[in-house]
Amino acid sequence: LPIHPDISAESFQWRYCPPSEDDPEALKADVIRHIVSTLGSDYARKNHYNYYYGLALALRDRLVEQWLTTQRSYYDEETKRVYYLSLEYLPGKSLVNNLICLGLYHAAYRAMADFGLNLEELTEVEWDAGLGNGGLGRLASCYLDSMATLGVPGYGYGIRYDYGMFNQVIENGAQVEKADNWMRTFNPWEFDRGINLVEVKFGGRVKRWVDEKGRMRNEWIPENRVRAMPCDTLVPGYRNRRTINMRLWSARSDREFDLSYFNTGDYVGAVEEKVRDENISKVLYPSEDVIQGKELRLKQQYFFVAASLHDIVRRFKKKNDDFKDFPDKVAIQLNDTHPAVAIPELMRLLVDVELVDWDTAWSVCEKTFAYTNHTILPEALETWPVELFGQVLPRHLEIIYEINRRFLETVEAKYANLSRAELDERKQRLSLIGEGKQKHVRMANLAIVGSHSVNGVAALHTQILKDSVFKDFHELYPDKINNKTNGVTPRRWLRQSNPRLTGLIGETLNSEAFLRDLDLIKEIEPYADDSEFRKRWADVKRANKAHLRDYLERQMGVSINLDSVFDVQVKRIHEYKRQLLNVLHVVTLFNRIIDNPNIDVTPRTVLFGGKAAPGYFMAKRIIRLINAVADVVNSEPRVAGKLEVHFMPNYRVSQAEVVIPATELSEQISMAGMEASGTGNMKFAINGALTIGTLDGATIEMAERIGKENMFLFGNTADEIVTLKREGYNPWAYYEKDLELKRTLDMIAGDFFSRNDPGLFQPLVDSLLSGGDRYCLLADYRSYIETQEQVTTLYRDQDEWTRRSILNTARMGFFSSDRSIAEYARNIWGLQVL
Ligand code: HBZ
Ligand code: IMP
Repeated sequence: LPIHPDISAESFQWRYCPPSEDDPEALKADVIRHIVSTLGSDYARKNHYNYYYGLALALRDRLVEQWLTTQRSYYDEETKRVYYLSLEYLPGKSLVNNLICLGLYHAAYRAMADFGLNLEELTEVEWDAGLGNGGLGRLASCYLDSMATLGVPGYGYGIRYDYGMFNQVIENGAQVEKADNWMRTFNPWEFDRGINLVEVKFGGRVKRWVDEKGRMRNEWIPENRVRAMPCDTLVPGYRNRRTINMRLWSARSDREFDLSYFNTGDYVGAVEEKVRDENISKVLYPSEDVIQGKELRLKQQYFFVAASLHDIVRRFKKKNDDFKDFPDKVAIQLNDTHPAVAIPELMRLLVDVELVDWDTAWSVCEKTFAYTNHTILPEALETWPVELFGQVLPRHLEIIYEINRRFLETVEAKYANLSRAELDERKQRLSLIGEGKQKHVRMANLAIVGSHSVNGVAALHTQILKDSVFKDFHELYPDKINNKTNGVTPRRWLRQSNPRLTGLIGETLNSEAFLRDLDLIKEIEPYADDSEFRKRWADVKRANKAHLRDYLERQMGVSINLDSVFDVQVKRIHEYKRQLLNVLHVVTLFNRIIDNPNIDVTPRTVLFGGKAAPGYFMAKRIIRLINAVADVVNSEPRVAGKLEVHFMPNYRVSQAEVVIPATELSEQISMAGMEASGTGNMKFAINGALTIGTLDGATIEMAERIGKENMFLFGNTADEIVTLKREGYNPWAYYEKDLELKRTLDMIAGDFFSRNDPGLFQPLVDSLLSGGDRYCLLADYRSYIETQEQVTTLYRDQDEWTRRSILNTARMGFFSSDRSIAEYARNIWGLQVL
């Protein structure tokens, strides 16, 4: 039976856990041993710090043992390996996840209880590992979890930033960024491998000569060398004794060995340069778009790519000597274009170092690489000025030019029937080098040409790639672009974040198999008609709401109304995601309540959370508006008990784990066609929130499975937006004819929320009116407001709301990252196992 006999009916509501495989006594002994021998501390001091570290280290012992047996089996079977190259990962906290995956949650809970400690409180010692911006980084972590669980021989490669995503504090209503010094305390999950350093080169020139066999040789003579130290974090599968590795590289200077400095007596100069080298892995760039022309960013990309490829080739060579076999043993997935320099780097290794001929090397590259695109925002497509690129990576620039020369030859041949002018235009569009004021390398074009697979992350997004963003490439390579709809891991986003709901489902199905095969969750669907089950489902939601209320009380000193709808929008702050549209609804509701004090509204708590890129003016101003509206609304006695608004500071993985299970209404309101997929949308629905959303990204596929009647869909579709814009979209027309909308915008522009700071929100209103409203908020406003009225109406029928909530969860099986990874494995990586 999945429920351990000594978990009482009451406590399973609090944390479900299948029986453990290990006994608490063995764990306790290991914890004590680590507190003494590794930490050099006294176990008699029962502080959370000692016991968190002791427990974490005891788990790491078990993880490393599993990792060794897993890796040995991969070597012995000579399996094909999958390398996931990503500049970002967002694992969040690891303690509970690792306990769950090892089947040790229950044992650890009891072990800690024996020490007089509460496991839940120990988790507060751990810092989030926040080495990513948002969706793309968290997706990478979900995918590692799924690879480990499905037994895919995966390896994650990235950068171990000293400073991850900044911590957000709100001061006077505005975002202030604080350094995320997550390495300040010792990281118990990591193995630093200071003896396996890999050399990475930068700058310099290319030396050419003819060797004794008459071959033309190209040798990169770098100006500078930096070393990359591997830091390994083990990623366990769910209760399958398999563990894979996330290998993050940390930059270490080479200059201790650079005697020339010391000979000239420039000691301080030598140290300064050393510090400059180590800056490569110092900090994560905190922007989801436009990070262009920053030399350090290009160096970060090459640094981790070069170190990773070195490692990959080394591992390949242990059992192989013919590089023609490389694609049978190695698949490399590029998480967006950030690691696309891997393509010229592998060419360099093969052609310059291993002396493989160009055509063979190129064919190896194409078969090895696959590229995932995450955005259609034109300004977010990466480019690098040719001049900068050539200074940092002179040989790679030459290789890119040669790839391009050969590629454009094939384009010529393919379109021989076109007129010269048409052909030249097409070549200009396809070229890896963009012309214009300044020549630049187009990383997406490079990634497409060098890969056998290019995938979008939801059906609509992939269609847009084919029809517009990469239209020319799709014509050229009709089989290359394919879809892999994103997914999320049910271990973290159900089992770990929502133990109550997991417990209810597990008990009802008398199995925990849905955590490995989320399709099985559909078996709870019949219980939607069982009133007893509905009551328990509603009790779980209410308990989760109380948990969030307590959390927010601790974090920000507010006490939110448990009897209100919890209406939540948490994600990066970006104009296309339209947090501002949500604010327009809040202000509209506010006005309606003030106008009609007897109005019979359903009480609402509107919660926002998310970080703005530090240099993104509009996004930061939106945060100020949310806080300003919150101040007015929350201090207005006439709306008390009916409407409240809060901005939750510092949204991150561990906060999402508290917020999502407590949410009743999930806001997914991006302009249709803009959100590549979304993954938050999935996490909410799995946890029983109903969605108010546009037909965008994966929300469309959710609606196909959940049923439109069980969601609140509104607004223009992606096609309608295209038509609207083609026909000349005029936001003023909406403003003039919709009085409620006009009043709302006039209040914001008229300083109703900025009494002490006149004009503060004028730029926001300008962006919607004189600025042309790029994301069509005004076009969707009325439809959004009306749909919110339907939400209010349905919420009055709690039983029906709960029924739909159950149907949402039951029909979300498709959105497990296990399904996504199985599709990648079969269709892109060519793995037979699945
Ligand atoms: O990737 C997101 C998409 O916006 C979202 O729709 C999708 O669900 C998710 C996973 O596929 N994109 C990002 O998160 N992008 C970044 O974080 C990013 C980071 C650095 C950059 C560019 C983009 O230079
Ligand atoms: P790496 O993948 O080469 O970094 O090695 C990771 C781990 O896999 C090593 O620590 C070994 O435990 C195991 N391993 C490495 N090479 C072999 C091999 O040739 N046969 C079996 N196991 C190996």
